Amino acid sequence: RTVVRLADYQPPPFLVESIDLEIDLHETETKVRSRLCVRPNPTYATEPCSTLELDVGATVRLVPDSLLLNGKRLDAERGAYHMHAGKLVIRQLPSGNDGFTLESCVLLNPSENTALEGLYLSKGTFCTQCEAEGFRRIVPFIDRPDVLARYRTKIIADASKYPVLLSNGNLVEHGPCPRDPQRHYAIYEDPWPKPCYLFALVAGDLARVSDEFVRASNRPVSLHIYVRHGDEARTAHAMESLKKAMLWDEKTYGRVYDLDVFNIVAVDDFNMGAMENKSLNIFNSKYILASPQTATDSDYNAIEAVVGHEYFHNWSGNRVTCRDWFQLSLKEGFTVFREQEFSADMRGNRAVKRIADVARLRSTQFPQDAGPTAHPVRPDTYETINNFYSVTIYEKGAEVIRMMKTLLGEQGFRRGTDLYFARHDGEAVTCDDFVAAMADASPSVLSAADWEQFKLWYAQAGTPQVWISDSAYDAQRRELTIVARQRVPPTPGQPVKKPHVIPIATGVLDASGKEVVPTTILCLKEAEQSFTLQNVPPGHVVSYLRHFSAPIKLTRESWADQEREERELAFLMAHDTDDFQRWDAAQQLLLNAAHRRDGSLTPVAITSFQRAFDALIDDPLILSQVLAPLSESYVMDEQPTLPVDPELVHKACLSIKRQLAEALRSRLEHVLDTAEQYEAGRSGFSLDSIEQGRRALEAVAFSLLVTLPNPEPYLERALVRMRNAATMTTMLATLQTLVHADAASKEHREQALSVFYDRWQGDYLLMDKWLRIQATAPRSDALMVVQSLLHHPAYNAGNPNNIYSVLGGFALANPYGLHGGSNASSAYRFLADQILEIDGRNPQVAARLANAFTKWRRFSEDRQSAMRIEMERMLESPKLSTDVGEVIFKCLE
Ligand code: HT7
Ligand code: ZN
Repeated sequence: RTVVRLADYQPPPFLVESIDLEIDLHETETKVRSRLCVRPNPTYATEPCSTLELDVGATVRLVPDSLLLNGKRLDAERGAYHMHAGKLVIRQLPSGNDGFTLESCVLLNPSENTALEGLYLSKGTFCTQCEAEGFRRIVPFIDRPDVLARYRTKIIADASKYPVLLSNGNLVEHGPCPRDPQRHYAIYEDPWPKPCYLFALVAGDLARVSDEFVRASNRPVSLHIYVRHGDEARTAHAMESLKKAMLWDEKTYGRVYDLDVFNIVAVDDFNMGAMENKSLNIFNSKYILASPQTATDSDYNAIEAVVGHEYFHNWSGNRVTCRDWFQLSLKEGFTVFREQEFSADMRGNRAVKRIADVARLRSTQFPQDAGPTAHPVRPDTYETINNFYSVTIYEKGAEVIRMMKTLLGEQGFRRGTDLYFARHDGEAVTCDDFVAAMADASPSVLSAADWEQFKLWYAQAGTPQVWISDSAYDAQRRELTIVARQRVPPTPGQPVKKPHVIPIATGVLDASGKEVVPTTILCLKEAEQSFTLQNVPPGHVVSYLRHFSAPIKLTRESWADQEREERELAFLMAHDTDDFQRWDAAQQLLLNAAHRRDGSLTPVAITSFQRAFDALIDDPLILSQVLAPLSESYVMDEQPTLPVDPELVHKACLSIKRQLAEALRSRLEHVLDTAEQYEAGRSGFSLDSIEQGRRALEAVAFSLLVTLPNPEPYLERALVRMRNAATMTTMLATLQTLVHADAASKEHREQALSVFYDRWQGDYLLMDKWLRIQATAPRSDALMVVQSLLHHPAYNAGNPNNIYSVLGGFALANPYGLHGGSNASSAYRFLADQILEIDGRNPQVAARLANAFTKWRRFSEDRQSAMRIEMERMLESPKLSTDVGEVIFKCLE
C-alpha cells in the first residue's frame, strides 16, 4: 500500500510557465499534443534536478517518437526517457537554470473512460474532470496543484456532431479546419495561471442560454449556460443564482469576477456535484436544471447553493489555490462556508439554513469522525486523494472557518479574508497561511499561542465532547458559575489529543422566557475551565452553543435527572430567542425518546410539541423542521449503547411518529386542508420561505398521519394529492409517504409508483428520484426491491446519480433495509458484489458505496461477522482499486 504523507511535501523541482495544447477529438482515439515551457523552480531546496518526472495516467498511450526536448526528438532506446510507476521520466535535460520546451503527443480513448476522470463522453458530449488528478489522464504533466501555468488550448472536432467547443479563458480564434472542412477548431487562451486540476474542455451539440452580469466597475460579464437542446427553459434558476452569487461576492467579500465570460455546462454523467474549472464550470445536470413542474424546493435550494459554491471558488480555490491536496479544506471548507452564508442570506431565514447544515454535519460528519475513516480537516496521509473529498474536509472544514469568524467578529473576519486574498493572489498556499492572515489582520484578538492551539482543529480528528455544569448559582450576587470540561476522543492513528479552542455562544433566559444575558462567547481553551456570568436571575435557563457555534457534542451535566432535562428542553423549545436552539431542543427531546427502546415521548415533550406547533404555525419552515421525523441512521449513530438493533430503532422511530400524530392529529389535518385550499386558490409558483414552509409542513403532516392506527383515509388522500398536486415538492413528498409508510399496502405503493412513472418516465432526473425513494424505503424486503431496480429500464448502471440513488440509497440511507430483517448477510453479499462490479468501471463511485461498511462494528456479532466476510472477500479481489481498498482496509484495521 502506497501512502502519500504531508510530512514528505517538497516544492516541485520544475515549474511549467505555459502549456500549449492541441486536442483532436475522436470518440475512440483522441490525439493530444502538448508543448510545455518548463523551467527549474528557483525555490527548490536541493541541487538543480537533472531528471523531470511527468505524471501519466495508465490509459494514456504515448505516440512513439513524439517526445521532443527543445525541438529535438528524445530516444527511449538511448535512455533519454522511460516510463515507471505512472511517471514519464526524462533524463537528458539541458543543464543550467534556463528553461526548456517539452513536446509530446498521446492517444486516449474517451469512449472507454467509464471512471469519468480525465476526458470522457457523457451522452455524446466530450467533457473533462481533472480534479484531483485527472489531467494526467489527458496530458503528461506535473500534476500537482502548486504548478501553475498559462494555458492555450486548441480543440478540433467534427463540426456537425460537436458544434460547441469550449475551454478555459477567452476564445481567440475559431473556424473550419483548412484540410478537413467537416471538422472545425477553436482556440482558447486563459490569461490566469492555474493548476492543471482547473483545466476543462467541452465539445458537444448543446443549446446555449445567455445573460449578463454588470460588475461594480460597470464592466459586463457574459454568462452562458450550455445544456441539452430542449432544456433551455430549465436554466433560469441557475442563471439567477449565478448573478446573485456574483453580486453577493462583490458585496460580502469584495471579490470581483476576473474574465469577461463565465460558462457553465450541464452533463448527466458526473461523479460529484460540479467542478469549478476556471471560467468553465462543469455541472452535474441535477444542479442546473429546474422548472416549477419538475423540480422540488430542495432542488431549487441546492442549485442556488452549488452554483454559488462553484462560482465562489473563483477566488477561494482558483485565484488562491492549494499548495498540495492535504490542504484541500483551504479551498473546500472556506468555499462551503461562503456558500452556506450566501444561501442563508438568500433564504431570508438564516436559522432554517443553519438547521439544515447542522443536521447534515451531525448525520454525516459526526459518524465519519467517530469511525474507522476518521481523519483531520488537514489529513496527514492518504492513499487515494479522491477518498478525501469528504464531509470532514468540506463540512467540518466550514465549521472551522465559521469558528474563526465567531472569534474575530464580522469585521475582523472580513479584514482577514481581504488580507488573505491580497497576500496570496496567484499562489498555492496552506491552511496555515489562511490562519496567519486571520491572525495578522486582527492582532489583538487571540494570542499567537491561541492561534497555534486553534490550528488543532486542522490537525486532530474526532468530534470534541464537552460537558457543562452550571449548578453553582449565587442568588445573592446573581452570579452563575459555569464549569466546562472537554475531551477529544481517540481516532485511528491519534490515540491522545490536546484540548481545542471552542467558542461556546451562550445566552440566558429568565423564568418568563425573556433574554437576560444576550449571546456571549465563552471561549473554552483548557481541558477544564470555569466562566462566570453576571446579572443572572433566579429561575434562569441557560442556552449553550447557540447557532451551533462549534462542531462539538455537548452534554449538560446539570441535567443528570431526566425530569429537569425535559423541562428545560421544553422551555428552550418554547422561548429561546435563537430559532436554531428551539429546533435543537426539539431534536434532543426526540432523540431521548428514540433511545428509550419503546420510543416513548414524555408528557412534557408531547405538550411542548403541541405548544411549538401553535407558536410556530406562522413560520411553517421552522415548524416543519421541528416536527420532522428523526432519521433512523441518526438515531443509530447516536445510540450510546451497543449493539444497535435496526429493527428496534425502526419501531421506536415509528412509535415516535405515531405519538406525535396522535397528539397533533387535528392540527395536522388542518395543515392538509389549508395546503389544498391554498394551492387551489393560487396561481403561479413561488419559492419564498412561507410557501416552501407550507409545502414542507404538509409533507411532514402526511408522513406523521399515515402512522396512525387507521391510516387508510390519509393514504387515500396522499394518493389523490400526489395525482393533483401543483408542485413537484408535494408530488414527490406524497409519493415518498406512500412508498415508505409501514401501513401502506402493496396496492397503494404500486399505484403511486406507476402513476408517477407513467407521467415522468421521460425525465431522467425525476426517474432518479423515483428510484431513490424506492431504494430508501425502510422495509424488510428492501434487498429484493433494490435488486429488481437494477434491472429497471430507468436505471443506468454507468450513471453515478443512478448508482448513488439506488445502491447509495440502500447502503448509506436505509439502515433498516440493509441491516434489518433476517437476510442481512445476503444484503451484505449483494452490496459487496455491486461494489466490486462498479469498482471495475468507476473506482471513485465504488469507494463511496464502500463507506456503508464503516459502521460495521456498531452492529450485533452475527452481522459483524457477515460484514467482515464480505470485506475480506473484497480485499482478496485481485483487481480491487486502491480507492475501495483504502476504505475497506481502514474498516478492518
Ligand atoms: N472541487 C470539486 C471537486 C470535484 C471532484 C473531485 C474528485 C473527483 C471528481 C470531482 N468532481 C468535482 C467540487 C467542489 O467542491 O466544488
Ligand atoms: Zn468546492
